[in-house]
Order: sequence, then C-alpha cells, then structure tokens
Amino acid sequence: MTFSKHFKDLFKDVPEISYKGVDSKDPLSFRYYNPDQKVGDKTMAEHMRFAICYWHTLNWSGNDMFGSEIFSHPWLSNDISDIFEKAELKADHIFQMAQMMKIPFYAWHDRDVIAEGDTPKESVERLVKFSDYLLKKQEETGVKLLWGTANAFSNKRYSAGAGSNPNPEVFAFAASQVRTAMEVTHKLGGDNYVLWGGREGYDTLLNTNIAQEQDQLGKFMSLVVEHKHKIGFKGDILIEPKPKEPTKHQYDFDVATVYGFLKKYGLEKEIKVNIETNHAILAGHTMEHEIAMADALDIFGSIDINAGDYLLGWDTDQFPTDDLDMTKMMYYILKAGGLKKGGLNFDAKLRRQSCDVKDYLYAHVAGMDAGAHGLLSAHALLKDKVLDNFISERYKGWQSGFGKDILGGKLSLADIADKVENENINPQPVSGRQEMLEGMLNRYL
Ligand code: XUL
Ligand code: CO
Repeated sequence: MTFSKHFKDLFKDVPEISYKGVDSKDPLSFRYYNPDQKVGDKTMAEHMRFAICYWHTLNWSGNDMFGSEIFSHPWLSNDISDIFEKAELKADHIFQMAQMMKIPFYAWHDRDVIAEGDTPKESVERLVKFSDYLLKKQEETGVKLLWGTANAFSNKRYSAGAGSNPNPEVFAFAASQVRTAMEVTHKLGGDNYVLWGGREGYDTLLNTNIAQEQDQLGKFMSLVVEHKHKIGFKGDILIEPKPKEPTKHQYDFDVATVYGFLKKYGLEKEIKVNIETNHAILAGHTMEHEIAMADALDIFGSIDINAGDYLLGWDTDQFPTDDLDMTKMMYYILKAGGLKKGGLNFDAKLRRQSCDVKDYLYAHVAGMDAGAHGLLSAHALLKDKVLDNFISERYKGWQSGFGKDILGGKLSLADIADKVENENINPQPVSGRQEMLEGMLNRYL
C-alpha cells in the first residue's frame, strides 16, 4: 500500500466525522463523543482534551522486528529532498487529521517535526525556524499544542542513555535538545513539556553505577526546572514512567518510583507524571492504579492513552477501544479532579495489517468514542457516589474515636497495644464486596 498521494486526496470522499448518537452504525461517526455536550460542569471536549501524536501517526513506517515498512508516506521517502518541504507536508497532514476528527491538541518530539541537522547548531536552527510554520498552522486551525518533548533515545549517541550516560558530553547534547524543545514548546503555547527517559536505565550492573546515574538524572531534571522558570514557561513538566523497553531496567519504573526520585532530588512540587496505559501494564499495574497513585501523591499531570496486550510483554501501543477499561480510567481521572493542563494523547499506532490510510480515522474515532463512553459511565458512577459511599463506610473507623487518635499522633505503640490487651479487642473480618462492586460498575456502562 502506498500513500504517495496526499491525505487530502485520499480523504476526499470521507464525509464530515460527527456525532450521530448511540444507534449509529457508521464507523466514521461518534456514538458518544459529542464535543459540546455538558457532562457535569464541563463539556466533553474540555474533559477529554484529546491529542494526536506525530510519531506513531506520521513517523512510523509500519516496520517491526521481522518486517519492513508498510506505510509509504511521502515525507518518509527520498523523493522529496528538501527537509523543510518534508516538514511542511507532515505538519499539514497532522493538522488536517486533527481537524477532521475534532481533536483539539497535538504533540511532538523535536525530531518528528523536522529531521536532525549535521551539527547541534543546525538541528536547533531548523526546529526554531520551522516552529513559525507550526505556529501558523495552529492559528489557522485552532489546534493547540498539548506538549513537546525531545527525542533523546533514537540516535546511536544515546545508546547508553541521555542524562544518565557515562559520558558527560552525551548529557550535554541532550541538554541542548531539551533546551530548544522546551523553548519551542513555550513559543507555541504548549501546556506541558514531557520527558520520557527513553534509555535512562541499564541492561547489566556489570558496567553500571546506579547511584552515579541517578545523581546525573537528578541534576538533569533540576536544570530543566530551573530553565523552565528562567524562560517563564507556565506549563507543567512531566516525567513519563515506563519499567522496561528499550533498557531492561528503566529508572522511571512506575509512578511510585518516579515520586521517590523526585522526592530525593527535591523536585516533587515541580514535576508531575504523564501516565501511559501500556507502560502501566508493563509495570504490572493497571492504568487506574497508576492514576490513583499519582493523585494520592499529588503528581497527576497527563495521560498517554493507548492499550497494551495482556498476553504480550512489550509495548504494543494499540488504540484503546475497550469501554470498560476507559470507564475505569476516566473514573480515576475524574476522582483526581480531571485533566487540567493535561490531556489524552493518543500514543497509539495502527496494527501493521491496518494498512489503509482510512484506518487512522477509524482508530482515532473508535478510541475517542470509547473514551467518551467511559467518561459518561464514570461521571454517573461518581455522581451516584456508588464507590465513594462504600469506601467511606469501609474506612469510617478512622474518622473518630480510637482510629482518629492513632492517626492524630495521640497514642504511642505501647498505648495502642495496651488498649487492645486491656479491652480485649478482637476484630472480625468484614466483607470487601468485590464482586458486588464489579457488578455495580457494569451497571453504569
Ligand atoms: C515510548 C513512549 C514515548 C513517549 C514520548 O514508549 O511512550 O512515545 O510518550 O517520548
Ligand atoms: Co508515551
């Protein structure tokens, strides 16, 4: 399959993608996503803040470990030699797709937007110059930047990491990329700046000094935060946890690990997390666990929305189309107070056999609709306080009397023990009613 034609030609027969209601059988229509519909005090568009990403959508050629490219996008071919012409073509397509699917945000890595130059200076100049074109497209279409990031993992210089590299020159090279990517994000009015530790981790301890690498990463993040304040960027800085792949042990394993790291380097008030579904699964967690944990630790920022395969141990980055999973995700997002500067970024790629350009539309529409269905179900569940009431009842012993005194620090370990022994306290198990609650959740789908 070749996409050598522009999407605007390939999509010319696609009618407007719009909300058609729950009975619609048209896969290019929304059954639930109705951007202006109010859900509680916000519209659906305000709740969801969907974003389309450059990398999986336009940069990936469809290759995998065993197979070559499938998607022959014109900007991936050598037929166009002018770097800026390629970059413009790519930008035109991402904005076109965002508009067609009513996706209000987009996201990029520096190298997705425009190819790296021959020198660090040339790379910086290219991105800075091209950002004027992105700004023009943003103004023309109204599509906004959810976040920018730097790709500090693909080039071979980063094979032993970026900030955690044994060579300070690699750390410095990454600093050059991050400075520019963050400044361009700021110029484009981006709401967040993301750092995914692409190769910040290790494969064998035989050649690795963990303490040294952690200190380097702590320094890197502190410098990023300092620069953010220096340039007056008001967006959030987000770290994206992932437990493994490409390295065997990624340092940003999961939300709790990232929090420990932030705490150690005094950054817990400065940096939040961008949580990705497939990364949560690889860490042995559910997505809702990661969101609830980030909320509990007060570092919830944004979401990379996708789905993993529970039978495979790698990052499949599938489109999220499971309504129950989306309901659970949206429930904990609502519990965390909703997405503020964050959004739902489709960090998702087509399956290799979905090789028709229209599959991009089917995939995003299915994902957005599952998300919107999840929002409606989660909102109703929250409004009826089904889980909240059960949970408050379950923990009510801590709100008064003995429980309150323990938490309030009024009693020593010996005081507590004495009370148990003197008053013959002998607690009996109380049902956690898991199956009943699972059944209740299903009633809200
Ligand atoms: C990799 C991943 C990245 C980040 C941005 O697994 O999720 O695409 O989201 O670097
Ligand atoms: Co991601």
